[in-house]
Order: sequence, then C-alpha cells, then structure tokens
Amino acid sequence: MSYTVISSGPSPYARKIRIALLEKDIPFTLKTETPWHSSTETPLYNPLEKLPILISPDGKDAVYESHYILEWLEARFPSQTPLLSKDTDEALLAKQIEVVADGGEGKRSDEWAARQQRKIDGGFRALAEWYGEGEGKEFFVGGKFGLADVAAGSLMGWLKSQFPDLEWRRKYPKLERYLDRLEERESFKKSRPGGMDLEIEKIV
Ligand SMILES: N[C@@H](CCC(=O)N[C@@H](CS)C(=O)NCC(=O)O)C(=O)O
Repeated sequence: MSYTVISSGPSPYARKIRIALLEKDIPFTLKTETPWHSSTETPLYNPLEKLPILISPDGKDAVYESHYILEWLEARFPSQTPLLSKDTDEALLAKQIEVVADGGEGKRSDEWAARQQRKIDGGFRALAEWYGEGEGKEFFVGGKFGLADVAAGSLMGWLKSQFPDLEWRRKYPKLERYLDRLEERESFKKSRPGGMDLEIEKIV
C-alpha cells in the first residue's frame, strides 16, 4: 500500500504535495475528485471539504490543508530531501513565501475578478522582492531547493498553464525563467498540471 493524494484536477495546492512526495521519493497514488460534485468523498476525510487530502498507506491518517500536509510530511520524513532549512530565519522566510504563493489562486467568477487580480499583483510584487535582482538565481531561500520553491513553483506553474495571458510573465520575466528552470526538475515534470481526465459537473 502507498500514500494516496486526492487532488482536484490541476490544482496548484495538490501539486505542492505531489512535488514534495516526489522530491522525498515517497510512492503515492493520485486520485482526482471534484469537491463540488454530489458524489464527492471529500467530506469523509476533511470536514472543511477541500482538496488536496493525503491519506496514509494504512488509511488511518487523512491530512488536509496543503501547508499542513507539507509540515506533516516534513515531520514524518525529515531526512528524505529536507524542504525546510534548519536556520530559523530561512525556514520562516520560506513559510512566508508559501503563505503568499498559496493566496495567489485566480478565481473565475466576475465578482471576484478585481479583488483576485489585486491579490495576484500584490503576491507577485512580494515574490519578486524576495526573489531579488539576481538573474539566474536558482532558488528562493538559502541557495537550496525547498518549501518556498515548492509553493511558488506550484502557483506560477498553475497560473502559466491555466491563465497564460496574465501580466506577471511580462512584468517579471526573471520569475518566469526561474519557473522554467524549476519545471526541468523531475518532481515538476512528473506533476505537471493538465492531462488529467476530468469530468466537470460544477465548480463554484
Ligand atoms: N488552503 C487550502 C486551499 C485548497 C483549495 O482551495 N482547494 C479547492 C480545490 S483547488 C477546494 O477543494 N475547494 C472546495 C471548497 O472550497 O469547498 C489548501 O492549501 O489546501
């Protein structure tokens, strides 16, 4: 038996979990669900009815909220490709970058559009500042791949594939080149959004 990740289609939140599992070399099975469908099993595992959910091989643990799932994996598998620095300042900065990256999801409905756009603009301003001026800088924190790259890469990869016309790519070309380099990693290649067989009943 292996871990199960229940994901909602090409969700950037689920991609964070898939990248972390691949980086840590933990085998898992991917199950795709739509949490708004009447047949969804999401509430069986998560009272907040959100995906992704990580289920342990013995079925005893169902873990949800992507940042908490990553913390859980880090606590359980600390030595397999650690994603958090032991340096407190670096670890806190990585978590702060994750908070911003997690908030950058674009919504499709009109009433949310302006507010969402503001969040995306503000989020990218913050990310660009953290990334800094260094052309070709490989990773966000401490010169080492980690949590901040999992979170920022999942957000940017998702926005680029789902909303290719958004302005951030023109405005922050260094961040796009950073994403392109991340997408060459095995864990990113194996967790690309898209190519999922999704039957949409509804999304709200
Ligand atoms: N903060 C959550 C966000 C996850 C999230 O918004 N998931 C969406 C699918 S991409 C969902 O399940 N939405 C169902 C709902 O909001 O009821 C996380 O990081 O895991």
